[in-house]
Amino acid sequence: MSKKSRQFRRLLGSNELEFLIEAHNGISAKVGEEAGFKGLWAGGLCMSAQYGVRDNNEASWTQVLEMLEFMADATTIPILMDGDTGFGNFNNVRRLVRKLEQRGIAAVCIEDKLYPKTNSFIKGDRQQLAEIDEFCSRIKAGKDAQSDDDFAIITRIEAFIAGWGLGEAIRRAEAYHAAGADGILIHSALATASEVLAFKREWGDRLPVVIVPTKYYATPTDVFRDAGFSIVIWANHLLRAALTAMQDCAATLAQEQSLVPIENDIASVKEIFRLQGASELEDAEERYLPQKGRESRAVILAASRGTELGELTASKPKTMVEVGGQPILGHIVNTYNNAGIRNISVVRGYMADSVNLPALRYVDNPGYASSGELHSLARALEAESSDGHSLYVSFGDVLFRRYVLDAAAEPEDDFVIVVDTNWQGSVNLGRVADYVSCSEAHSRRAYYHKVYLEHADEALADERRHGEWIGLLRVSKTGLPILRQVVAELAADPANKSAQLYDLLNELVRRGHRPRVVYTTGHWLDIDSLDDVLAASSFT
Ligand code: SPV
Ligand code: MG
Repeated sequence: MSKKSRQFRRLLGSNELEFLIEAHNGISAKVGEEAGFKGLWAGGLCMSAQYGVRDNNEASWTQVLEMLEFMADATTIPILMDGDTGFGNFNNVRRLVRKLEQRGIAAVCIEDKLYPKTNSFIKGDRQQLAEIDEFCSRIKAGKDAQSDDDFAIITRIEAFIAGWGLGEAIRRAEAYHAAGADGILIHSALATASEVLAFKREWGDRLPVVIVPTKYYATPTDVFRDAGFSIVIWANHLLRAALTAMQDCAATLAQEQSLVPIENDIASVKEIFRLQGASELEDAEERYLPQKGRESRAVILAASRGTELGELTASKPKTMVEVGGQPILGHIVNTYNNAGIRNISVVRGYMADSVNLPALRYVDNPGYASSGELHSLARALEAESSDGHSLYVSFGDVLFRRYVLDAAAEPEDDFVIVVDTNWQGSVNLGRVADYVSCSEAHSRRAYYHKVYLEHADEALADERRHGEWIGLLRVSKTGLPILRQVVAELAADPANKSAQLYDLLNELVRRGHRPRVVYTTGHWLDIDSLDDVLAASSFT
């Protein structure tokens, strides 16, 4: 893509009739470019109108410049700025040109009137033209000020607007040409193109001629083409189109007090995001933000009903039972989110549709009733095949404190499990629990030693128990491909249909990938009974 000033030069010198569309802010500029226009007109009328002020230099030129910068940043096509009269004399024009170049504006158009200007369609015949010599000094100063040879200065002749004839228009064109202008914009407020056509016939091709057919809009474009004009500017049409749409929308909403009548007729929020380039930011975040949370994901296994909670799970699974004002799943998600982990998949089974908290990815396991936890995990891993991040796996009915996640994140091992030393408590409750036997019991000494899992089992003999696995497994970035493979292999064997996660842990041990054990005492809660639901309210 060549630089914008060069692109504009090409349009100006092209043998074809070229078109510029008006734009007045970043998003309208994008709309113009996406429609296929090769250049934009930043018209004073619309730039001032979008600020809600008159086209009388009420917006300062630096305010206009700020908007131009957004427009230039939002697009890859050249912008011709309507520089009005140049905002003063030769000195103001040269500063303007330098600033426009700095902001990536390809060209400026200045008109031969006096500051502050008035729009040409408001009492044009009363408008005072600049002295030719004085206006030429603005052109010369502007040309001398540009540092990019391709930057163009278009000079706009208001002789017809002010009620002077063709002779004056030509006289001015010749003087401006001699002063160094790169093109002429000949303006007319007539409903026919007669003035601009007469000018073009007389002027010939001495400099490219640009026109703004706002008033003589009914003239067929081929007439302009045949006459040999260089560029046609559609000078105010995006703003006018937007205005009608905004007025209609506002009137309907004021009257109907409902979004229903307009929703299908207006751009979606998604479309705004697209034009804003939201997806580019997401990609950039992937590249530039390797924060802890982004590197970690979580899978929550929440497929089972939890019959032990009776009526509470008649219409939703246990994970959606409310404790302390929100579903158990909500508490678990909050804990992950607070640790910076936002990419979370939930495996649903029983009453899947009722598991519907926002901002989660859902994976369904329709065969949940006849398969075990391992199959749910297999589905989650299949649904999301990307690696390059660590993964937490936990259950939809287990609450734990943020501290537990942090503790599991500390060791560098491929597999880390969190084990509660306070396992005797669960025996008293008569619960089924994942008991574990480890390389070393919890002790002060064990704090300095690395402790590994040796075996996990619901039916582990008392004397072999070192604790209860709380159901939290952390898999490192390098462990994840191993996990995938082991889970896929196990899940492929029909003998493992009802395999649980502790079977997976044992398989990891068997294959020499011993999970590292992090001991905790408390700080979690497995919700297995109505008593637990009550206890959870105080836990959260
Ligand atoms: C503009 O678009 O601001 C112009 C063209 O200068 S006109 O409004 O026709 O004067
Ligand atoms: Mg203007």
